[in-house]
Amino acid sequence: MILFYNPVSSPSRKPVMPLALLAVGAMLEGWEDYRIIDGNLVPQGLAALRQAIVETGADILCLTVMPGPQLTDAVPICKALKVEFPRLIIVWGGYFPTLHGQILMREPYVDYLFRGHCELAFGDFVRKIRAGEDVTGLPGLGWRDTEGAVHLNPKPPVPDINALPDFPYHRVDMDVYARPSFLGSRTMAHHASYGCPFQCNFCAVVHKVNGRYSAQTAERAAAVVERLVRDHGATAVEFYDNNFFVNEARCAEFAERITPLGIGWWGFGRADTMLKFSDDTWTKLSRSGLKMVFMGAESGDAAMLERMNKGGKQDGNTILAVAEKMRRFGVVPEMSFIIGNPPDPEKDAENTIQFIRMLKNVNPATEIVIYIYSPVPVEGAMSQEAEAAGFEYPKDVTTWTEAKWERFAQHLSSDLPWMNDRIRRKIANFQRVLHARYPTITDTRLGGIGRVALRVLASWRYRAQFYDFPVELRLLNKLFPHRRPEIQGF
Ligand code: B12
Repeated sequence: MILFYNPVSSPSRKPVMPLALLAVGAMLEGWEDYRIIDGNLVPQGLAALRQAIVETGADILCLTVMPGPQLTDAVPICKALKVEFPRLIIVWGGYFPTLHGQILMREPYVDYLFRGHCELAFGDFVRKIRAGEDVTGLPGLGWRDTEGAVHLNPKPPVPDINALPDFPYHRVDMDVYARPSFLGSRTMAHHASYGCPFQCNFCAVVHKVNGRYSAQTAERAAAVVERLVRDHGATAVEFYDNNFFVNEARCAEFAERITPLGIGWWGFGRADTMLKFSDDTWTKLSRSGLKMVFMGAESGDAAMLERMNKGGKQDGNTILAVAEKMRRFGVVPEMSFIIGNPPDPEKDAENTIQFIRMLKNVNPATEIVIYIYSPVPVEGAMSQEAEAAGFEYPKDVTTWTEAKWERFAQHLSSDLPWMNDRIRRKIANFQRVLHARYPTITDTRLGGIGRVALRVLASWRYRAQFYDFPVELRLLNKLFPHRRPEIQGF
């Protein structure tokens, strides 16, 4: 028996379907029993796991872990369980082990880790463990030898996603994960591709897949959506793919196939790719219920985009043009920006604020998500500049769990060599005024009165570009709290 644990992520957000664990669990269907425990759904993860281990006699515990709150939850749980159940084999996978495997594998409460998209190797791992065979040659595996030396086997190639089984949704309570959103009353999640063909050097995904991409065919992706609608009552679907909109023909065919289902949907895309989509494709996407596309605009400054290796042909004009195009087709652009970048974060913040104002002029419906730059271990100008400014990653996992680094992982920290509180406050004040002047449509709980009050009170500030000390908006936000995608995760 194998237990899977999804650590607590953002406590302020409704739980998100643990797709990573479903992908890995799918490898065991029919020959090995397993159970998924979601820390977001139980009062206490440690107690729930302890009870499950005793009840089922499970001998392997697998966790999926992102840097940030999930890591902070996972570490003490694994420490405690290793002491109580020393023979329990603890395996970690996901973004933290993929990016920071070397330091993680030094921790005695982790027996193995997997890096990258490694469900195939994971299936072999369990088979070998059950047969008492050596596992140390498996791709993507992190392990320690008898001398305690850490080994990280090379990551496996990104698998052909069409050769993998569907997510075993019956393993989780789908009703718990169906959430009301602006897309529909029962919004569910899917992930119809792995990887991303681009190599933006601020993005953790590059480290994981190195520019590789594998997408479900339009037919297969549409069949999954149909199942979510038919079997689980979905009225909307969020696609968590790093980049859903890579191939225009596939997107157009997918849109045609799902149109009769009458759902609302959302996904991640790129401004330059989607600007090239024909009007015909945009019409199909819009008719199929595509409500919003999350796009990494990152910056309005061409030189900064170059330094980020944004690739393709994205510059400020591309972002403005796609926002204008999407306005015509009634699809909302949700543009994220990485702001406060080295070497001159103040100038960078000022330029991006001005650019966001231009964007709002072109398409006032554009949703804006602002992140503070937190380096990821991907080679390129951004990392080099961060290092040159004195930035260093924590040297051990315990440090990663400190409040400072938890904020860093969530792109909220100003405790970085090139940043300071004054710039962070400037960005935060601008955000407060902007979000009050243009309250997000993604917040279904914010009523008409709240929206009007926020908008009226913020208008003069936005017009005068006076963002300092927005005390009145802070007070109003207490009365009418609204969703913060940059904190609650897109
Ligand atoms: C859904 C999601 C969330 C959900 C949480 C999901 C959950 N587990 O509960 C929510 C919305 C809460 C969330 C929050 C955040 N997220 Co998030 N999230 C995603 C997203 C969009 C999809 C993840 C997913 O489901 N993928 C589908 C599965 C099938 O793929 P996978 O996770 O890669 O899993 C595969 C492998 O990694 C491996 N694997 C994974 N786990 C395991 C476990 C075992 C045992 C094994 C063997 C293998 C294995 O096998 C799987 C199949 O191939 C990714 C981007 C992406 N598309 O991957 C960002 C992403 C992971 N998030 C990211 C970030 C930054 C955040 C936030 C910090 C955002 C914020 N500012 O608040 C928070 C932090 C939350 C936290 N640490 O607690 C970054 C991570 C960056 C980094 N440095 O690691 C990503 C990559 C987005 C990005 N491009 O920047 N997130």
